[in-house]
Amino acid sequence: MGILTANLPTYTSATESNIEEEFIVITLYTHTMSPCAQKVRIVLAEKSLGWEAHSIDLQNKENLEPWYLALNPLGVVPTLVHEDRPIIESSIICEYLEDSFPQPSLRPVSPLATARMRFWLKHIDIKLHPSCGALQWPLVMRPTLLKKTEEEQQRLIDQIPEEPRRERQRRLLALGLEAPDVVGSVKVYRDTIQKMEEALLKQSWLTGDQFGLADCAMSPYFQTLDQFGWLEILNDYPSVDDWFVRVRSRESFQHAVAADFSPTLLNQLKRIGADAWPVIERHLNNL
Ligand SMILES: N[C@@H](CCC(=O)N[C@@H](CS)C(=O)NCC(=O)O)C(=O)O
Repeated sequence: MGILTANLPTYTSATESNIEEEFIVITLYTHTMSPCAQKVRIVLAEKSLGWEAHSIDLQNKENLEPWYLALNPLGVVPTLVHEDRPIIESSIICEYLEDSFPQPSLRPVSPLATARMRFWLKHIDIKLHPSCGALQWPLVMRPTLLKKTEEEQQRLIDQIPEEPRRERQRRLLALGLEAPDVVGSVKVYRDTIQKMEEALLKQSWLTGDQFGLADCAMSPYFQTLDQFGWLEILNDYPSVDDWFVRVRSRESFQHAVAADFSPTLLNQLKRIGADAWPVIERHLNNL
């Protein structure tokens, strides 16, 4: 069993105490370490919605099996199924939850702040998320794939429906953290943190003085840094550092994200992260 499959919970749901909407039928196809699934889990927790988790074995590419592709033709987690209807793409799922369960509201009130919120969501979807993948995938997914025969590895990669993701995974499988994608990904992280620092110098949360969808969507990408022991990236960004301390102390984050990381899993991730840190640090120093 791979190190990460050994420790993953197969079922997670809101605790009894914070389920207010007891009769809502929500299933989330998820994976402990997927930041875009984590963002949906945070929104579910902020809204005290009860849900059932279906954990997808990404290491062994269960996400590419026909039954899952029928739910999510892009072959990725998360997929939310609400009253038997699947909804895909994490930012769209978050806004769907906001529209379906408006209280407590996570969307800013003014059109301008809403536009800024959507800008953060878009930035995360198109830039930060793939960058996080280029750093995390070689460390947590690649080792399991490398244990398969070369033929099987290529057969699985060939099935990935979208070409950019497919070719990126091919590069990351072949080269790990030495893949050309990694340097650009470190830069996207650093630039994102700089932009966040500018915003957070003026206000408590990313889109104003209320915690909202942009904060829900952004915080998992800092869990990834944290789990690998890479938070020193924030040393020159005190407002972002403080923001993450505040995010992490929220019940939603503790329940929806942190609770899935056992001390054993965290120790393993910290060790992997420490081995990889020199590569990340070299790229940071060369920016
Ligand atoms: N744009 C998608 C991205 C989803 C995504 O990349 N999910 C990753 C996990 S974080 C995944 O399922 N990867 C499986 C694979 O690449 O084979 C979203 O926001 O939902």
